[in-house]
Amino acid sequence: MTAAQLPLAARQKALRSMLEIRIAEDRIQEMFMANLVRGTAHLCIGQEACSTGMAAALRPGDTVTCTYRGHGHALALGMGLRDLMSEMLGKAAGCCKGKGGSMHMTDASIGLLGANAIVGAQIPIAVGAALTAQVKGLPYIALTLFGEGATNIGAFHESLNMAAVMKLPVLFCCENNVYGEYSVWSKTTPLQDIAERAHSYNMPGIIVDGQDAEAVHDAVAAAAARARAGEGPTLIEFKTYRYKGHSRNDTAPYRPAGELDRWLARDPIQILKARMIADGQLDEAEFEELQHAAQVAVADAVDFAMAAPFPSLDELTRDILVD
Ligand SMILES: Cc1ncc(C[n+]2csc(CCOP(=O)(O)OP(=O)(O)O)c2C)c(N)n1
Ligand SMILES: [Mg+2]
Repeated sequence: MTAAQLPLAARQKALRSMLEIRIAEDRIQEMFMANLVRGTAHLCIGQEACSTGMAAALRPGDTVTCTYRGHGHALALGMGLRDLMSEMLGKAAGCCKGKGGSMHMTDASIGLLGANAIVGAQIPIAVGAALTAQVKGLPYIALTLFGEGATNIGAFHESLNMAAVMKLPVLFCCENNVYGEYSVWSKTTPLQDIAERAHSYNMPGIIVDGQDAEAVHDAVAAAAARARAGEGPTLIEFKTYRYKGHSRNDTAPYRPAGELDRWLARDPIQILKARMIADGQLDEAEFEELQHAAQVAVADAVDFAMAAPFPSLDELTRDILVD
């Protein structure tokens, strides 16, 4: 199925968003290798269309939960680069006051209820958010993102079951990036398509080209409309790929030769760029300007974060429980 074309302003926004994510992730990798990022970092380079397309289809009031590979989701939903980079470096100006770090990019004010380091933990949280909307009669949906590996976790199955039985307004979005840590999905999962798992729970299971921001947008918008109409949840599988390793300095030596190149040939930024050029909406010079603007914004955020103070010691015992 060919994706419906987004209006020009939405296409421009999507291209800017994907460039911002790509360039921010490249800088995060550099900072990690320079030992400036404590803990670990999981990059979503190659998967930008999933973040951007998903965010473009949501409305204010909708909520999202995601994984440790969540920098792109946060930026696409509207987190400021300074908030993100400060959190990355553990600074007090970060979105979680420097106490969450790379794996916990969270900001309820943009609908991002939480990024989770425990595989699958974010899925039932979205079911809870959807139940809240249903009980309160609010027109909001909840959307949760997870990897294909997470669909082998019990919480995934319990969540789909409960959401289906209660017809909850929740979208289960699987970013199938081929690998769960260092294992190719086929060694851990006895299915060709994760979307098939929807049938056990009597909900639609949809396969989408995760490299095409417009296709992602279409699928999420259609499932969101269904959920808002009281017709219940959908499982959407984005076929995508992470260009980098799982985390830290994993160079992904377990990948077969040629696989990365095949995916690079379907790069999400290049796909939208080429489509806009073909439609007379963009030229190379304008693309370079957009790229430059994103580089400047990312550099500004890194400078800001580097200069920002760490949280004070008395912050250690704050934000642990709600008063
Ligand atoms: C409950 C749990 N088990 C194991 C881990 C270790 N772990 C972290 S990421 C990961 C792989 C998850 O793969 P997938 O769901 O495909 O997501 P991806 O990292 O590819 O985005 C594992 C096993 C964990 N964090 N939590
Ligand atoms: Mg995976």
